[in-house]
Amino acid sequence: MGLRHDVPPIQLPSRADGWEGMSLERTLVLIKPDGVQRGLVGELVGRFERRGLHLVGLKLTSVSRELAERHYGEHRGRPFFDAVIEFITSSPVVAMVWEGPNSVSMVRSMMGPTNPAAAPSGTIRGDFGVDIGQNVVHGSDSPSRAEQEIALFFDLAELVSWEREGGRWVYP
Ligand code: RTP
Ligand code: MG
Repeated sequence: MGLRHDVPPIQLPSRADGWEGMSLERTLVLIKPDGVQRGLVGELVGRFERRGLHLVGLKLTSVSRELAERHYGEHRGRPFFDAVIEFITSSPVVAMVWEGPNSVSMVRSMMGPTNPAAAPSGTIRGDFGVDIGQNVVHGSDSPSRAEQEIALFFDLAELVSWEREGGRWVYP
């Protein structure tokens, strides 16, 4: 049996086909104080890079009380509010903006549920956390919240629009 030369080349889907039903989004991710203190920054950045998300903003920063209260404003009045504010202001965080199709929900699924004790292995919280108050990462929970949170943590000039070499092997 000879080699077959009549097999058509594989058709890579067009960008439009590949993203059907998806929206290009940006989401805010924080590596919380426990993640930074435990030396998990490289591991966590690597997970988002390897997934194929596109990095458009990144900085190490301290969270002021005012910023924390705005960021977690939806939880004001809840029993854990003060603890959350204390924790996020206790030590530096790494703030990042990741872009990609449906990146908001993609990052949330990579993070796992809020309580690490209930998080499956393979998720960030399931692999690195045990306590609901120290759950390693934050990710925006909707596209509209993502826009607000990105504006809280970044000036527009700090976000970088760029194309990754070889990016078509992730985003055809
Ligand atoms: P995050 O905002 O930090 O990404 O977490 P999340 O969406 O998964 O959870 P959310 O409901 O927004 O809660 C914000 C943070 O508050 C702490 N928390 N403690 N003790 C409790 O019942 C409780 N519930 C929430 C967690 O640290 C959570 O990340
Ligand atoms: Mg939340």
